[in-house]
Amino acid sequence: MFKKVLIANRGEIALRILRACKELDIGTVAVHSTADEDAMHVRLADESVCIGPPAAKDSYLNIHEILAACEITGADAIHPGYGFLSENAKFAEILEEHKITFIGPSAEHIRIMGDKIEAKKTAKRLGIPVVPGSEGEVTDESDAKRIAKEIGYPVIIKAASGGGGRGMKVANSDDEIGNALHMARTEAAAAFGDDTVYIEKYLATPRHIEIQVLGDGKGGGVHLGERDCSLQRRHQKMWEEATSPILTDKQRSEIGEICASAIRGLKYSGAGTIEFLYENGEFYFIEMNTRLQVEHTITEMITRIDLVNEQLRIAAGEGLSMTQDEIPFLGHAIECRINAEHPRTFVPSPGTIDYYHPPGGLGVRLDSGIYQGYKIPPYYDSLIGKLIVHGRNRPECLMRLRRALDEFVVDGIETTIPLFQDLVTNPDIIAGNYDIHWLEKYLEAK
Ligand code: MV4
Repeated sequence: MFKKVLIANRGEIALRILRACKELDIGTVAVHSTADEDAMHVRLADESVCIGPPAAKDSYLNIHEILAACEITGADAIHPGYGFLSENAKFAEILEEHKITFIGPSAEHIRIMGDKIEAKKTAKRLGIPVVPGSEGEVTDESDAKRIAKEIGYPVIIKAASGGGGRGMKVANSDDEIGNALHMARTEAAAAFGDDTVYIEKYLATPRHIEIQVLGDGKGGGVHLGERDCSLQRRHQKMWEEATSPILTDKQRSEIGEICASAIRGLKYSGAGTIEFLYENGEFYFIEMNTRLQVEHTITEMITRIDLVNEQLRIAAGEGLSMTQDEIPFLGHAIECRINAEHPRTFVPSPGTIDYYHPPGGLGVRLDSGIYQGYKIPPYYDSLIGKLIVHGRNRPECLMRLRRALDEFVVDGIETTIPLFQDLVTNPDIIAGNYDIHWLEKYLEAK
Protein backbone atom coordinates (compact mmCIF):
# COMPACT_ATOMS: atom_id res chain seq x y z
CA MET A 1 0.00 0.00 0.00
CA PHE A 2 1.08 3.61 -0.61
CA LYS A 3 3.07 5.47 2.01
CA LYS A 4 1.89 8.94 1.08
CA VAL A 5 -0.96 10.15 -1.16
CA LEU A 6 -1.24 13.65 -2.57
CA ILE A 7 -4.87 14.79 -2.77
CA ALA A 8 -5.17 16.87 -5.94
CA ASN A 9 -8.52 18.41 -5.14
CA ARG A 10 -10.35 20.63 -2.66
CA GLY A 11 -13.54 20.91 -0.59
CA GLU A 12 -15.64 17.97 0.55
CA ILE A 13 -14.03 15.38 -1.77
CA ALA A 14 -10.53 16.26 -0.54
CA LEU A 15 -11.72 15.61 3.02
CA ARG A 16 -13.40 12.38 1.90
CA ILE A 17 -10.15 11.11 0.35
CA LEU A 18 -8.11 12.21 3.37
CA ARG A 19 -10.38 10.22 5.69
CA ALA A 20 -9.95 7.02 3.65
CA CYS A 21 -6.16 7.49 3.58
CA LYS A 22 -5.99 7.99 7.36
CA GLU A 23 -7.97 4.81 7.94
CA LEU A 24 -5.35 2.95 5.90
CA ASP A 25 -2.53 4.67 7.77
CA ILE A 26 -1.40 6.40 4.55
CA GLY A 27 0.35 9.79 4.87
CA THR A 28 -1.63 12.68 3.38
CA VAL A 29 -0.50 15.70 1.38
CA ALA A 30 -3.01 18.48 0.77
CA VAL A 31 -2.37 20.89 -2.09
CA HIS A 32 -4.29 24.15 -2.03
CA SER A 33 -4.58 27.53 -3.65
CA THR A 34 -4.07 30.73 -1.66
CA ALA A 35 -7.89 30.91 -1.36
CA ASP A 36 -8.09 27.53 0.42
CA GLU A 37 -5.47 28.00 3.13
CA ASP A 38 -8.12 27.62 5.87
CA ALA A 39 -9.81 24.58 4.33
CA MET A 40 -10.58 21.68 6.68
CA HIS A 41 -8.59 19.09 4.71
CA VAL A 42 -5.52 21.36 4.74
CA ARG A 43 -5.74 21.52 8.54
CA LEU A 44 -6.16 17.75 8.88
CA ALA A 45 -3.53 16.69 6.32
CA ASP A 46 -0.08 15.55 7.51
CA GLU A 47 1.52 18.01 5.08
CA SER A 48 0.22 20.81 2.87
CA VAL A 49 1.66 22.69 -0.12
CA CYS A 50 0.35 25.93 -1.58
CA ILE A 51 0.30 25.42 -5.35
CA GLY A 52 -0.83 28.81 -6.58
CA PRO A 53 -3.36 31.64 -6.73
CA PRO A 54 -7.15 31.02 -6.58
CA ALA A 55 -7.86 30.48 -10.29
CA ALA A 56 -8.14 26.72 -10.96
CA LYS A 57 -5.99 27.00 -14.10
CA ASP A 58 -3.15 28.33 -11.92
CA SER A 59 -3.61 25.87 -9.08
CA TYR A 60 -5.79 22.73 -9.12
CA LEU A 61 -5.34 22.35 -12.89
CA ASN A 62 -1.65 23.25 -12.82
CA ILE A 63 0.05 19.91 -13.55
CA HIS A 64 3.58 21.26 -13.04
CA GLU A 65 2.76 22.70 -9.60
CA ILE A 66 1.10 19.45 -8.55
CA LEU A 67 4.07 17.41 -9.78
CA ALA A 68 6.43 19.75 -7.91
CA ALA A 69 4.40 19.22 -4.72
CA CYS A 70 4.80 15.47 -5.27
CA GLU A 71 8.55 15.82 -5.63
CA ILE A 72 8.87 18.03 -2.55
CA THR A 73 6.80 15.73 -0.31
CA GLY A 74 7.77 12.36 -1.81
CA ALA A 75 4.14 11.33 -2.38
CA ASP A 76 3.97 8.00 -4.24
CA ALA A 77 0.42 8.38 -5.52
CA ILE A 78 -2.09 11.06 -6.41
CA HIS A 79 -5.86 10.90 -5.93
CA PRO A 80 -7.54 13.39 -8.35
CA GLY A 81 -11.05 13.26 -6.84
CA TYR A 82 -13.67 14.44 -9.36
CA GLY A 83 -13.61 17.39 -11.77
CA PHE A 84 -10.24 19.20 -12.23
CA LEU A 85 -7.68 16.65 -13.57
CA SER A 86 -9.67 13.51 -12.67
CA GLU A 87 -10.47 12.63 -16.32
CA ASN A 88 -7.38 14.17 -17.93
CA ALA A 89 -5.64 11.35 -19.81
CA LYS A 90 -2.53 13.48 -20.34
CA PHE A 91 -2.18 13.95 -16.58
CA ALA A 92 -2.48 10.19 -16.02
CA GLU A 93 0.20 9.63 -18.66
CA ILE A 94 2.57 12.21 -17.16
CA LEU A 95 2.24 10.58 -13.75
CA GLU A 96 3.02 7.19 -15.28
CA GLU A 97 6.21 8.68 -16.79
CA HIS A 98 7.16 10.06 -13.35
CA LYS A 99 6.51 6.69 -11.65
CA ILE A 100 3.74 8.24 -9.54
CA THR A 101 0.55 6.16 -9.28
CA PHE A 102 -2.57 7.84 -10.61
CA ILE A 103 -5.41 6.53 -8.44
CA GLY A 104 -7.82 5.83 -11.26
CA PRO A 105 -8.10 3.92 -14.55
CA SER A 106 -5.50 3.81 -17.30
CA ALA A 107 -4.94 6.83 -19.52
CA GLU A 108 -6.19 4.66 -22.40
CA HIS A 109 -9.55 3.99 -20.71
CA ILE A 110 -9.87 7.65 -19.71
CA ARG A 111 -9.28 8.65 -23.32
CA ILE A 112 -11.71 6.10 -24.80
CA MET A 113 -14.55 7.09 -22.46
CA GLY A 114 -13.85 10.80 -22.90
CA ASP A 115 -14.74 10.47 -26.60
CA LYS A 116 -18.50 9.78 -26.50
CA ILE A 117 -18.43 8.12 -29.95
CA GLU A 118 -15.60 5.73 -28.97
CA ALA A 119 -17.28 5.14 -25.61
CA LYS A 120 -20.53 4.13 -27.33
CA LYS A 121 -18.76 1.82 -29.80
CA THR A 122 -16.91 0.17 -26.91
CA ALA A 123 -20.10 -0.18 -24.86
CA LYS A 124 -21.94 -1.77 -27.78
CA ARG A 125 -19.04 -4.20 -28.43
CA LEU A 126 -19.15 -5.23 -24.76
CA GLY A 127 -22.90 -5.98 -24.85
CA ILE A 128 -24.19 -2.82 -23.17
CA PRO A 129 -27.51 -1.56 -24.66
CA VAL A 130 -27.05 1.82 -26.37
CA VAL A 131 -29.38 4.50 -27.77
CA PRO A 132 -30.16 3.86 -31.48
CA GLY A 133 -28.24 6.30 -33.66
CA SER A 134 -25.25 6.88 -35.96
CA GLU A 135 -22.39 4.36 -35.89
CA GLY A 136 -19.90 7.22 -35.66
CA GLU A 137 -19.46 10.88 -36.57
CA VAL A 138 -22.17 12.69 -38.53
CA THR A 139 -20.67 15.24 -40.92
CA ASP A 140 -23.31 16.56 -43.28
CA GLU A 141 -27.04 17.17 -43.44
CA SER A 142 -27.79 14.33 -45.90
CA ASP A 143 -26.02 11.85 -43.60
CA ALA A 144 -28.03 13.16 -40.64
CA LYS A 145 -31.30 12.96 -42.58
CA ARG A 146 -30.58 9.36 -43.66
CA ILE A 147 -29.96 8.27 -40.06
CA ALA A 148 -32.95 10.24 -38.74
CA LYS A 149 -35.12 8.43 -41.29
CA GLU A 150 -33.82 5.08 -39.99
CA ILE A 151 -34.30 5.81 -36.25
CA GLY A 152 -37.27 8.18 -36.51
CA TYR A 153 -37.72 11.72 -35.21
CA PRO A 154 -37.20 13.36 -32.77
CA VAL A 155 -33.42 12.99 -32.80
CA ILE A 156 -30.67 14.66 -30.75
CA ILE A 157 -27.28 15.77 -32.05
CA LYS A 158 -24.46 15.55 -29.48
CA ALA A 159 -20.81 16.56 -29.22
CA ALA A 160 -18.29 13.68 -29.20
CA SER A 161 -16.06 15.62 -26.78
CA GLY A 162 -19.10 16.78 -24.82
CA GLY A 163 -20.83 15.61 -21.68
CA GLY A 164 -22.83 17.52 -19.13
CA GLY A 165 -25.28 18.66 -21.77
CA ARG A 166 -23.22 21.19 -23.71
CA GLY A 167 -23.35 21.01 -27.53
CA MET A 168 -26.67 19.14 -27.69
CA LYS A 169 -29.45 20.03 -30.11
CA VAL A 170 -32.82 18.32 -30.70
CA ALA A 171 -34.42 18.12 -34.18
CA ASN A 172 -38.07 17.16 -34.74
CA SER A 173 -38.14 16.96 -38.54
CA ASP A 174 -36.06 17.08 -41.71
CA ASP A 175 -36.35 20.84 -42.01
CA GLU A 176 -34.90 21.33 -38.49
CA ILE A 177 -31.94 19.00 -38.79
CA GLY A 178 -29.67 21.23 -40.90
CA ASN A 179 -29.80 24.05 -38.39
CA ALA A 180 -29.53 21.69 -35.40
CA LEU A 181 -26.42 20.10 -36.94
CA HIS A 182 -24.84 23.49 -37.57
CA MET A 183 -25.66 24.81 -34.08
CA ALA A 184 -24.39 21.66 -32.34
CA ARG A 185 -21.11 21.71 -34.27
CA THR A 186 -20.55 25.43 -33.65
CA GLU A 187 -21.27 25.04 -29.91
CA ALA A 188 -19.05 21.93 -29.69
CA ALA A 189 -16.17 23.69 -31.44
CA ALA A 190 -16.50 26.67 -29.07
CA ALA A 191 -16.88 24.59 -25.90
CA PHE A 192 -14.45 21.73 -26.59
CA GLY A 193 -12.32 22.78 -29.56
CA ASP A 194 -13.76 19.79 -31.42
CA ASP A 195 -16.84 20.00 -33.67
CA THR A 196 -17.26 16.24 -34.03
CA VAL A 197 -20.92 15.33 -33.43
CA TYR A 198 -23.09 12.21 -33.52
CA ILE A 199 -26.83 11.61 -33.66
CA GLU A 200 -29.19 9.55 -31.46
CA LYS A 201 -32.88 8.86 -31.10
CA TYR A 202 -34.13 11.53 -28.64
CA LEU A 203 -35.67 10.03 -25.49
CA ALA A 204 -38.27 12.56 -24.33
CA THR A 205 -39.02 11.60 -20.71
CA PRO A 206 -36.28 9.29 -19.44
CA ARG A 207 -34.79 8.84 -15.99
CA HIS A 208 -31.03 9.08 -15.44
CA ILE A 209 -29.85 5.85 -13.87
CA GLU A 210 -26.16 5.11 -13.43
CA ILE A 211 -24.39 1.88 -12.38
CA GLN A 212 -21.36 1.96 -10.07
CA VAL A 213 -18.62 -0.49 -11.06
CA LEU A 214 -15.23 -1.48 -9.65
CA GLY A 215 -12.56 -3.24 -11.76
CA ASP A 216 -9.32 -4.73 -10.41
CA GLY A 217 -7.43 -4.10 -13.65
CA LYS A 218 -6.77 -7.84 -14.09
CA GLY A 219 -10.11 -8.97 -15.51
CA GLY A 220 -12.03 -8.97 -12.24
CA GLY A 221 -14.95 -6.61 -11.69
CA VAL A 222 -18.20 -6.10 -9.81
CA HIS A 223 -21.17 -3.76 -9.85
CA LEU A 224 -22.50 -1.94 -6.80
CA GLY A 225 -26.01 -1.30 -8.00
CA GLU A 226 -27.58 1.85 -9.34
CA ARG A 227 -28.11 5.50 -8.47
CA ASP A 228 -31.14 7.42 -9.75
CA CYS A 229 -29.89 10.94 -10.56
CA SER A 230 -32.93 12.23 -12.46
CA LEU A 231 -33.46 15.29 -10.24
CA GLN A 232 -31.14 17.69 -12.06
CA ARG A 233 -31.18 21.40 -12.89
CA ARG A 234 -29.22 22.56 -15.96
CA HIS A 235 -27.27 19.27 -15.88
CA GLN A 236 -26.34 19.77 -12.22
CA LYS A 237 -27.46 16.83 -10.11
CA MET A 238 -29.28 18.06 -6.99
CA TRP A 239 -30.85 14.97 -5.34
CA GLU A 240 -29.65 11.40 -5.92
CA GLU A 241 -31.05 8.10 -4.66
CA ALA A 242 -29.80 4.52 -4.22
CA THR A 243 -31.62 2.36 -5.05
CA SER A 244 -33.83 3.84 -7.74
CA PRO A 245 -37.50 4.10 -6.67
CA ILE A 246 -38.58 2.31 -9.84
CA LEU A 247 -36.11 -0.54 -10.42
CA THR A 248 -36.85 -4.13 -9.40
CA ASP A 249 -34.23 -6.49 -7.94
CA LYS A 250 -34.33 -8.45 -11.21
CA GLN A 251 -33.65 -5.33 -13.33
CA ARG A 252 -30.86 -4.29 -10.94
CA SER A 253 -29.00 -7.57 -11.19
CA GLU A 254 -29.52 -7.81 -14.96
CA ILE A 255 -28.17 -4.37 -15.87
CA GLY A 256 -25.59 -4.61 -13.08
CA GLU A 257 -24.22 -7.89 -14.42
CA ILE A 258 -24.08 -6.49 -17.99
CA CYS A 259 -21.96 -3.60 -16.67
CA ALA A 260 -19.73 -5.79 -14.46
CA SER A 261 -19.11 -8.15 -17.37
CA ALA A 262 -18.18 -5.18 -19.62
CA ILE A 263 -15.72 -3.92 -16.98
CA ARG A 264 -14.13 -7.37 -16.74
CA GLY A 265 -13.87 -7.54 -20.53
CA LEU A 266 -12.08 -4.18 -20.60
CA LYS A 267 -9.76 -5.15 -17.73
CA TYR A 268 -10.84 -1.80 -16.31
CA SER A 269 -9.00 -0.63 -13.20
CA GLY A 270 -10.67 1.35 -10.45
CA ALA A 271 -14.03 2.97 -9.87
CA GLY A 272 -16.28 3.86 -12.80
CA THR A 273 -19.87 4.84 -13.45
CA ILE A 274 -21.85 3.70 -16.47
CA GLU A 275 -24.60 6.21 -17.25
CA PHE A 276 -27.95 5.22 -18.76
CA LEU A 277 -31.16 6.85 -19.77
CA TYR A 278 -34.06 4.63 -18.67
CA GLU A 279 -37.41 4.82 -20.45
CA ASN A 280 -40.31 2.37 -20.79
CA GLY A 281 -38.41 -0.39 -19.02
CA GLU A 282 -35.35 -0.14 -21.27
CA PHE A 283 -31.78 1.02 -20.46
CA TYR A 284 -29.84 3.06 -23.00
CA PHE A 285 -26.11 3.74 -22.46
CA ILE A 286 -25.15 7.38 -22.92
CA GLU A 287 -21.67 7.70 -21.39
CA MET A 288 -19.15 6.32 -18.88
CA ASN A 289 -17.41 8.36 -16.19
CA THR A 290 -13.90 7.17 -15.28
CA ARG A 291 -13.77 8.96 -11.94
CA LEU A 292 -15.27 8.74 -8.47
CA GLN A 293 -18.55 10.68 -8.56
CA VAL A 294 -19.92 13.23 -6.13
CA GLU A 295 -22.82 10.90 -5.39
CA HIS A 296 -20.71 7.81 -4.66
CA THR A 297 -21.79 8.23 -1.03
CA ILE A 298 -25.30 6.76 -1.37
CA THR A 299 -23.86 3.61 -2.91
CA GLU A 300 -21.53 3.35 0.12
CA MET A 301 -24.52 3.67 2.48
CA ILE A 302 -26.50 0.78 0.98
CA THR A 303 -23.56 -1.55 0.22
CA ARG A 304 -21.42 -0.64 3.29
CA ILE A 305 -18.41 -0.50 0.95
CA ASP A 306 -15.91 2.37 1.24
CA LEU A 307 -15.33 3.23 -2.43
CA VAL A 308 -12.24 5.36 -1.82
CA ASN A 309 -10.72 2.52 0.20
CA GLU A 310 -11.39 0.23 -2.77
CA GLN A 311 -9.81 2.75 -5.17
CA LEU A 312 -6.66 2.89 -3.05
CA ARG A 313 -6.42 -0.92 -2.74
CA ILE A 314 -6.95 -1.46 -6.48
CA ALA A 315 -4.39 1.22 -7.42
CA ALA A 316 -1.90 -0.42 -5.03
CA GLY A 317 -2.45 -3.74 -6.84
CA GLU A 318 -4.31 -5.39 -3.96
CA GLY A 319 -7.46 -6.07 -6.01
CA LEU A 320 -11.07 -5.96 -4.84
CA SER A 321 -11.95 -6.74 -1.25
CA MET A 322 -15.23 -8.44 -2.08
CA THR A 323 -16.95 -10.73 -4.57
CA GLN A 324 -20.28 -9.88 -6.23
CA ASP A 325 -22.32 -12.09 -3.93
CA GLU A 326 -20.80 -10.33 -0.91
CA ILE A 327 -22.32 -7.00 -1.99
CA PRO A 328 -25.69 -6.28 -0.34
CA PHE A 329 -28.16 -3.56 -1.29
CA LEU A 330 -29.53 -2.64 2.15
CA GLY A 331 -32.29 -0.12 2.54
CA HIS A 332 -32.40 3.23 0.82
CA ALA A 333 -30.16 6.30 0.71
CA ILE A 334 -30.68 9.84 -0.57
CA GLU A 335 -28.08 12.56 -1.12
CA CYS A 336 -28.91 16.26 -1.30
CA ARG A 337 -26.22 18.60 -2.63
CA ILE A 338 -25.82 21.55 -0.29
CA ASN A 339 -24.71 24.41 -2.53
CA ALA A 340 -23.82 27.94 -1.50
CA GLU A 341 -26.56 29.24 -3.77
CA HIS A 342 -29.90 30.99 -3.40
CA PRO A 343 -32.54 28.21 -3.14
CA ARG A 344 -34.73 29.68 -5.90
CA THR A 345 -32.50 31.81 -8.12
CA PHE A 346 -29.40 29.58 -7.72
CA VAL A 347 -27.24 32.69 -7.72
CA PRO A 348 -23.94 31.77 -6.00
CA SER A 349 -23.73 32.95 -2.37
CA PRO A 350 -20.12 32.83 -1.16
CA GLY A 351 -19.21 34.43 2.17
CA THR A 352 -18.60 33.70 5.85
CA ILE A 353 -20.59 31.11 7.79
CA ASP A 354 -21.66 33.04 10.87
CA TYR A 355 -23.45 30.18 12.61
CA TYR A 356 -23.33 26.48 11.76
CA HIS A 357 -25.31 23.60 13.22
CA PRO A 358 -25.06 20.32 11.26
CA PRO A 359 -27.70 17.59 11.62
CA GLY A 360 -26.87 14.21 13.20
CA GLY A 361 -28.49 11.10 14.58
CA LEU A 362 -29.02 7.60 13.26
CA GLY A 363 -28.58 7.25 9.49
CA VAL A 364 -27.44 10.85 8.88
CA ARG A 365 -24.09 11.55 7.18
CA LEU A 366 -22.74 14.97 6.27
CA ASP A 367 -19.74 15.10 3.92
CA SER A 368 -18.52 18.67 4.15
CA GLY A 369 -15.43 20.68 4.97
CA ILE A 370 -17.24 23.77 6.20
CA TYR A 371 -17.31 25.00 9.80
CA GLN A 372 -18.47 27.99 11.81
CA GLY A 373 -16.41 31.01 10.74
CA TYR A 374 -15.30 29.39 7.46
CA LYS A 375 -15.18 31.79 4.50
CA ILE A 376 -16.52 30.19 1.33
CA PRO A 377 -14.37 31.43 -1.59
CA PRO A 378 -16.11 32.69 -4.76
CA TYR A 379 -13.70 30.99 -7.18
CA TYR A 380 -14.96 27.44 -7.31
CA ASP A 381 -18.02 25.22 -7.72
CA SER A 382 -20.77 26.12 -5.24
CA LEU A 383 -20.97 22.64 -3.67
CA ILE A 384 -20.15 23.01 0.05
CA GLY A 385 -21.44 19.72 1.35
CA LYS A 386 -23.57 16.65 0.81
CA LEU A 387 -26.33 15.61 3.19
CA ILE A 388 -26.67 11.84 2.93
CA VAL A 389 -29.43 9.99 4.74
CA HIS A 390 -30.03 6.23 5.03
CA GLY A 391 -33.14 4.32 6.09
CA ARG A 392 -34.35 0.72 6.09
CA ASN A 393 -36.71 1.71 3.25
CA ARG A 394 -37.53 4.78 1.16
CA PRO A 395 -40.37 6.13 3.36
CA GLU A 396 -38.15 5.95 6.46
CA CYS A 397 -35.33 7.60 4.50
CA LEU A 398 -37.59 10.47 3.39
CA MET A 399 -38.82 11.05 6.96
CA ARG A 400 -35.26 11.05 8.27
CA LEU A 401 -34.14 13.43 5.49
CA ARG A 402 -36.95 15.80 6.38
CA ARG A 403 -35.92 15.72 10.05
CA ALA A 404 -32.24 16.26 9.21
CA LEU A 405 -32.98 19.21 6.89
CA ASP A 406 -35.07 20.86 9.62
CA GLU A 407 -32.11 20.55 12.04
CA PHE A 408 -29.59 21.95 9.59
CA VAL A 409 -28.55 25.59 10.23
CA VAL A 410 -26.09 27.48 8.01
CA ASP A 411 -26.31 31.23 8.72
CA GLY A 412 -24.45 33.96 6.80
CA ILE A 413 -24.92 32.58 3.29
CA GLU A 414 -27.82 31.28 1.18
CA THR A 415 -27.96 27.51 0.59
CA THR A 416 -30.11 24.99 -1.26
CA ILE A 417 -31.44 23.56 2.05
CA PRO A 418 -34.89 25.23 1.69
CA LEU A 419 -35.27 23.73 -1.81
CA PHE A 420 -34.84 20.23 -0.37
CA GLN A 421 -37.26 21.00 2.47
CA ASP A 422 -39.83 21.68 -0.27
CA LEU A 423 -38.96 18.62 -2.33
CA VAL A 424 -39.01 16.14 0.58
CA THR A 425 -42.73 16.89 1.17
CA ASN A 426 -43.73 17.00 -2.54
CA PRO A 427 -46.22 14.26 -3.56
CA ASP A 428 -44.42 13.43 -6.85
CA ILE A 429 -41.09 13.08 -5.03
CA ILE A 430 -42.65 10.99 -2.26
CA ALA A 431 -44.14 8.75 -4.96
CA GLY A 432 -40.77 8.56 -6.77
CA ASN A 433 -42.62 9.87 -9.78
CA TYR A 434 -40.14 12.06 -11.68
CA ASP A 435 -38.02 12.11 -14.83
CA ILE A 436 -35.00 14.20 -15.89
CA HIS A 437 -37.19 17.23 -16.68
CA TRP A 438 -39.28 17.19 -13.50
CA LEU A 439 -37.11 19.53 -11.38
CA GLU A 440 -36.76 22.24 -14.02
CA LYS A 441 -40.50 22.16 -14.68
CA TYR A 442 -41.17 22.34 -10.92
CA LEU A 443 -38.83 25.31 -10.51
CA GLU A 444 -40.25 27.12 -13.54
CA ALA A 445 -43.78 26.71 -12.15
CA LYS A 446 -42.80 28.22 -8.75
C1 MV4 B 1 -29.94 12.42 -24.14
C2 MV4 B 1 -31.25 12.82 -23.78
C3 MV4 B 1 -32.33 12.29 -24.49
N1 MV4 B 1 -32.11 11.43 -25.51
N2 MV4 B 1 -29.75 11.57 -25.16
C4 MV4 B 1 -27.63 15.35 -21.10
C5 MV4 B 1 -26.17 15.43 -20.78
C6 MV4 B 1 -25.57 14.18 -21.25
N3 MV4 B 1 -25.26 13.36 -20.12
C7 MV4 B 1 -26.60 13.49 -22.09
N4 MV4 B 1 -27.85 14.17 -21.87
C8 MV4 B 1 -28.99 13.75 -22.46
N5 MV4 B 1 -28.85 12.89 -23.48
C9 MV4 B 1 -30.83 11.09 -25.84
N6 MV4 B 1 -30.63 10.21 -26.87
C10 MV4 B 1 -31.41 13.71 -22.70
C11 MV4 B 1 -30.28 14.20 -22.06
C12 MV4 B 1 -30.52 15.10 -20.95
C13 MV4 B 1 -30.27 14.67 -19.65
C14 MV4 B 1 -29.73 13.41 -19.39
C15 MV4 B 1 -29.54 13.02 -18.06
C16 MV4 B 1 -29.87 13.86 -17.02
C17 MV4 B 1 -30.36 15.11 -17.27
C18 MV4 B 1 -30.58 15.54 -18.58
C19 MV4 B 1 -31.10 16.81 -18.85
C20 MV4 B 1 -31.30 17.21 -20.13
C21 MV4 B 1 -31.02 16.35 -21.20
